[in-house]
Amino acid sequence: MDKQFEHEWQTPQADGSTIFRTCAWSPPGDHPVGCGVELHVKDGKLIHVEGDETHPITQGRLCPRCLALKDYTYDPKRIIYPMKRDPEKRGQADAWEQITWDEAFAIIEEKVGDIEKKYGREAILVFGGTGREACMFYYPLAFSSLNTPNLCYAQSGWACYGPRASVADYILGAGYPELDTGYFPDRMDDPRYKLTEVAVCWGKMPLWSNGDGFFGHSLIDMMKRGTKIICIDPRVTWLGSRKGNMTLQLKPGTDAALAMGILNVIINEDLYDHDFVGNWCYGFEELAERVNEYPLELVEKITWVPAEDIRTAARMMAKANPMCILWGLAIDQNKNGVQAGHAILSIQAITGNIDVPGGLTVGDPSVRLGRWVTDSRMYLSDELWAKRIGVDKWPAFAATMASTHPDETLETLETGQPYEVKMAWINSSNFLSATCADQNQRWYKALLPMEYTIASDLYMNPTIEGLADLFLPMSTFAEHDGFVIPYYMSNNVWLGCMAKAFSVGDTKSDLEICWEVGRRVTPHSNWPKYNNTDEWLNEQLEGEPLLPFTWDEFKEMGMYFPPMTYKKYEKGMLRNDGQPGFNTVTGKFELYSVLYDAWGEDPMPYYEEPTYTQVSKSELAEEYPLMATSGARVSAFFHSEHRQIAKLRALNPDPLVEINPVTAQKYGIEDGDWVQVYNMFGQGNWRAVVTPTIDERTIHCQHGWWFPEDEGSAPNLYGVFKANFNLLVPHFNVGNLGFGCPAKGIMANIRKVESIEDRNEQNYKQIPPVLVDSHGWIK
Ligand SMILES: Nc1nc2c(c(=O)[nH]1)N[C@H]1C(S)=C(S)[C@@H](COP(=O)(O)OP(=O)(O)OC[C@H]3O[C@@H](n4cnc5c(=O)[nH]c(N)nc54)[C@H](O)[C@@H]3O)O[C@H]1N2
Ligand SMILES: Nc1nc2c(c(=O)[nH]1)N[C@H]1C(S)=C(S)[C@@H](COP(=O)(O)OP(=O)(O)OC[C@H]3O[C@@H](n4cnc5c(=O)[nH]c(N)nc54)[C@H](O)[C@@H]3O)O[C@H]1N2
Ligand code: SF4
Ligand SMILES: [Mo]
Repeated sequence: MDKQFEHEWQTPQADGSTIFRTCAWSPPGDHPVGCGVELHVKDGKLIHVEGDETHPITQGRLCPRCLALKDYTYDPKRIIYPMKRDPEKRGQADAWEQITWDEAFAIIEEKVGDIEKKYGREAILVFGGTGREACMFYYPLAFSSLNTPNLCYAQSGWACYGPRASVADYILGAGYPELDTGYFPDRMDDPRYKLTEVAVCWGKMPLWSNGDGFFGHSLIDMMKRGTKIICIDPRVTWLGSRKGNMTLQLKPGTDAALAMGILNVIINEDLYDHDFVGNWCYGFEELAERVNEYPLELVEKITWVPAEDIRTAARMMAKANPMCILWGLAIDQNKNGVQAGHAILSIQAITGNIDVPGGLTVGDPSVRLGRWVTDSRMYLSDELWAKRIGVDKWPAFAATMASTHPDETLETLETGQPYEVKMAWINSSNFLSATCADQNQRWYKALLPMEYTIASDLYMNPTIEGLADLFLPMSTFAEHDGFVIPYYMSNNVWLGCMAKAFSVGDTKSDLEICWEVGRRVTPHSNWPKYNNTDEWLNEQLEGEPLLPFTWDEFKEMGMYFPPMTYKKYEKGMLRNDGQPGFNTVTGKFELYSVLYDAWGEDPMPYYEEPTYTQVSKSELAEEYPLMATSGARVSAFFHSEHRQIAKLRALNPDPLVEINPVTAQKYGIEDGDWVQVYNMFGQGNWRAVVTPTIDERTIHCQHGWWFPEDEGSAPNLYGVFKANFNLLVPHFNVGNLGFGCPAKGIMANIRKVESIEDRNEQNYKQIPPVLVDSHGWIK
């Protein structure tokens, strides 16, 4: 196989060091972007990190987190040997003792055997966080290595990527679609590519997030070539404030209404693509009727976006050729998010911008490196699979997600129904901080009674300190072999190679742990058949006709763009039967969803006011007059990670809340003051950033905070409950199909306080626990 790029894997230097070329993924945390990195290694030690200028997408550009890899790797707080602690001493930071891997694996064998005998394997619950490399291995860890059906991504309503990927599956019949930035070796210079005229960042800010496999750098490259950008965001961001770009500054959580308003303009001004609609869409008449329920005056009232701006943006989007919407996390973090996603994809479809050059492209389904994730399920018996927690109540969720239902999982832990969970494995999630859980204190209490809890991570964190008994230390992406798989295999537009450059202490990768645990505790799984993990890596490439190389060849190649074909729906490349069309029930793009109908959901997109706003809870409007959103990504941190790395922390030393100057003045708050943000569910303190880039009625809080420098032992747990936005977010505020949570839009209030420690006793007493019923209201 010829290399597409000229960069040697290893380049020896005159001073005795070697430059290793690799593609970054995780750990430390990152979505599957695979930026090109050069690691300078001398005497087995990382001495310097540079961007790889020959990488066709990142071209030498790196964020501070990769540049700080040396600090991250060698920080004395990093844990590089296995440790155990007596379960009686959970929460005691000084009770850990170092052990060997042999001892650690022997403990795992003993505990799993014991749990199996007493309760069955379903009593083991594996936790996994966001789409790091670990997310390609926590399914096999649960299903084939531990042989339990229970894998939990704990964010309420699976409110990240799950909803978007599911909507795409239901109505487009394809994996998660994304903006085309030229998936060829010569990228945007390839004659088959066409530059996107208008790109819409809808609840997505890729410059900081590089979300889910999309490179923020590509947007900058496109802007330099002339692409205009519309941002749909309650905050004016760097992108939205550039000359020629535009921002629609909406009320948090009202995205579906805005999308319906835009559809209204496009349909009623006859700006849609008649050819695509006529040949490839199902349900246009019904949609045309539905959008009339959303006149722009009403949409303005709901969304706070002036009607004229909606009209201007809609016309720009419809007339641009090509146009593409980048749909982000804000779509998911909303119980109305499935409908927002449906409406957004419908805009993309009726303007004829699906799978065209520079539009919203879907990957070729035959390029499926990563099949091991779904294949791992075959080692579970049907009897065990049927015990997956909570999915029987949520058929739409069960159709696309292989995990437990997160909110049902918490209920199961608390009630012991339909059965008791006795053992947990915390992999790549620090859910006691404001990350993968809402109502974190409930999760904490619910998991304290576990008979045994294992964690695999690189650093101690509040969740592991509070809950775990065994710590398995992990290697960084620079210290192990693996593939970078964008969009978690649903849309493999390119592949990156992670090749080990050096090692530190005695650590292992997620793959190595899956392999060793599987061989020991689940002999009927695939794991015993491999003598080492290289054999496994090779097997993944064998039999993939569009990936004709071995693992060793891939290490030399570095990265690879599989063949890219546009308009696959015309060529019979999307459907299992090889016929033209989309892989949906009707064979068309479903503006009207036949599946929603079958599940008892409205088949057309619609707007529903979020449960906790001044409109839907008007009786509380005075008490909580502001809309709080949260979690917009920053370049210094990946969720709760990196707080202990001094160079990164210096970029953002404290948890921050953004407040408009008018609002700040009203509350007597100045830039840099400590501010308490509170609502009926909880409270926390953040430091004020007074900025006109946020609307007067909205505030924005950072997420993921804890303080590695604080006391680690319980109950403090590194101060994890001091500035924790998810204490303000209820449990089980999901939409009709089981998805979404209000982390990006919930009513709240603020007051100035003296320090991060200040609490309002009366308010604080409400937590824990505040119990919420399945409609999201306090019991
Ligand atoms: N550096 C860094 N990168 C990351 C992560 C990280 O923690 N740090 N996390 C990764 C993960 S797991 C994810 S899911 C992605 C997410 O990455 P993105 O999809 O880019 O999402 P966010 O950065 O959370 O938010 C994007 C924008 O949505 C806006 N927003 C807030 N509320 C609303 C709303 O109601 N409607 C609309 N339209 N916009 C709203 C915010 O102001 C923000 O500017 O990032 C990934 N990348
Ligand atoms: N308020 C609010 N809350 C949010 C969000 C928001 O926007 N607002 N965003 C939400 C979203 S979208 C997400 S996805 C979640 C993310 O939530 P989580 O995925 O739980 O994020 P982290 O807290 O960073 O936890 C990751 C842990 O895994 C470890 N780790 C990193 N890489 C690896 C690896 O490859 N293998 C293993 N074994 N461990 C690894 C890290 O050291 C860290 O301790 O947070 C959610 N929480
Ligand atoms: S997005 Fe930033 S931190 Fe992540 S791999 Fe690329 S350079 Fe590294
Ligand atoms: Mo996420």
